[in-house]
Amino acid sequence: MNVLNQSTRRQFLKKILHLSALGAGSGTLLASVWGCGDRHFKELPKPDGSFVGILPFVGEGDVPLETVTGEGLRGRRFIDLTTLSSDALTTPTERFYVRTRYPDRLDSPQPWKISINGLVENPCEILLKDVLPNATDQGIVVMECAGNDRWSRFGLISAARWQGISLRDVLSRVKPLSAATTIRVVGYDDHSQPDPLSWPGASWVFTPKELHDAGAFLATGMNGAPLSRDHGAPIRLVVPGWYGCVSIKWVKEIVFADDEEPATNQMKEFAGRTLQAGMPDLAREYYSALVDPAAVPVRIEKWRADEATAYRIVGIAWGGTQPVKALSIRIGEERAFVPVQHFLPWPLHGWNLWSHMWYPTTSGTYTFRLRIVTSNRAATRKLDSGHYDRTVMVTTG
Ligand SMILES: Nc1nc2c(c(=O)[nH]1)N[C@H]1C(S)=C(S)[C@@H](COP(=O)(O)O)O[C@H]1N2
Ligand SMILES: [Mo]
Repeated sequence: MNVLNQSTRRQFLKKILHLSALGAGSGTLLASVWGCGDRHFKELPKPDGSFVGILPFVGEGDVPLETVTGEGLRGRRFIDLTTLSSDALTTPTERFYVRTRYPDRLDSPQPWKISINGLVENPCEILLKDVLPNATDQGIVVMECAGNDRWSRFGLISAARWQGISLRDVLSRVKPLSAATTIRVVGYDDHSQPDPLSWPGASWVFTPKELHDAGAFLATGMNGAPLSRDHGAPIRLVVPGWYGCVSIKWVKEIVFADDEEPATNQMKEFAGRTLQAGMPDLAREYYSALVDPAAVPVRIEKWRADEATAYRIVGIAWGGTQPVKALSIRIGEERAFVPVQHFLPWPLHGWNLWSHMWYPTTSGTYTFRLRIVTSNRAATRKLDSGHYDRTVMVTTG
């Protein structure tokens, strides 16, 4: 029998408390706010003992990880979140998740331009070559597909450092008419292979305020290199803090419209996953597709020290627009939530790792659920619905 011995347990706890006291970050010692830059653990505090292996999550999809599959609208790449570490929180471009691959009918000999039209005094065309020299660093932004779930092993989320030009700057070149209260951003989506599960014609309707508040930008670069084809080359929209489905790739047109603007197919397709009330017909009836604060375990590590076994739960947290006040975890449905032992607030639009030691004493199936309280008590709808629950089976002794 591998019953955890008390002194080992005390050792683990001592180590944890020691690290907290050093300011490595603890759920109860937080007084941090946004704006302190990309503050991350240099390294998550390591448990004592030796690493044994990773406990697999059960009850999840078997999508292939870290490999590009399918073409066009069906094209996917799922990232393997178990590999995340404190020093690798920015996703290399070739590993960044993909949802829809480069449209095969897109290759055009014409220089790329974006048409800005609709309810404006002076419709115009913006040439990519005029935008490129003005591209600046837009910071690290986490992107999450609204369809990121257990079936996809939560592999549809990544973080990159983007380069581009603020949408506000681009749009300042036109004079909108007074009736222009909405903006439709339209992407190229001409695939020779249709997907019965997805409607082509990616476009999303925003209000100018939504785009402004989010700091939306047209990205031309990712992690210091020009955008790759599957990620929207040569130019895509990025709306920080919103689900990925609004971040239109291969942008070709921006249309100013009025209050009666219909919802796009894309908005309707993603209505459920962006937490809309039903599937409204008018764009103005849609809520901002903001990502609520959320957290999910990414790997469960097994450690051994002095004949005893311990587990380290490592996870990520992201989303929301206000600083986090408390992050807690529930292990097994009958238990209470307890503060996560090690975490730092994640930067606005970024993500961060957290970790929590766990000493199960009985064999069984355990489900992890996180809970987040922010300073503005933001809703955490997907989190609280169990969307990000993950389950493992543990055998003790
Ligand atoms: N033109 C176009 N843009 C698109 C899509 C698309 O199908 N076509 N998919 C959207 C969705 S659902 C997501 S999650 C993101 C994914 O961006 P990525 O593939 O660069 O990760 O692109 C968005 N932009
Ligand atoms: Mo998505």
